[in-house]
Amino acid sequence: MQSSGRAPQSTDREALLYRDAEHSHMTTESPDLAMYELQGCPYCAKVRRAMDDLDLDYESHEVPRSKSDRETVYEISGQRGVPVLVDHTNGVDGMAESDDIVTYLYETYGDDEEPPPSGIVDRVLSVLF
Ligand SMILES: N[C@@H](CCC(=O)N[C@@H](CS)C(=O)NCC(=O)O)C(=O)O
Repeated sequence: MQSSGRAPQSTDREALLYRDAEHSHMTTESPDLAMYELQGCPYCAKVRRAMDDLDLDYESHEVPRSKSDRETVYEISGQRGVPVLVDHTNGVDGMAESDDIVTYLYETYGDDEEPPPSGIVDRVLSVLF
């Protein structure tokens, strides 16, 4: 591109922002995330912690306590356990398994941040040291 010697106009700046976002796999807007979860569920708490660490907002869907009543969870993820993540921004329809979800969130939105250790011993060590 040839420089015209003028200050960038807002459309130029937007184009640059979009170009940079494409290159770094970042979006210029907040991602559209939803989580199916249950109060008191430690696996859900782990994903909530990752969301908080990464400053991500999400729509929370509290699921019924009884597994057999979790029809929506089954429809989107093929199983009835929670947490389940939906990322409308990236076409993720129903990701299960808290470790997979945490890894996905850090890889997609972490900006080179490392996910916290998932094993109990590593977690205790990371709090102590
Ligand atoms: N390995 C799974 C375990 C998830 C899990 O056991 N969630 C409980 C609630 S705390 C549940 O929904 N259990 C029902 C089931 O697994 O079908 C994960 O890490 O996401």
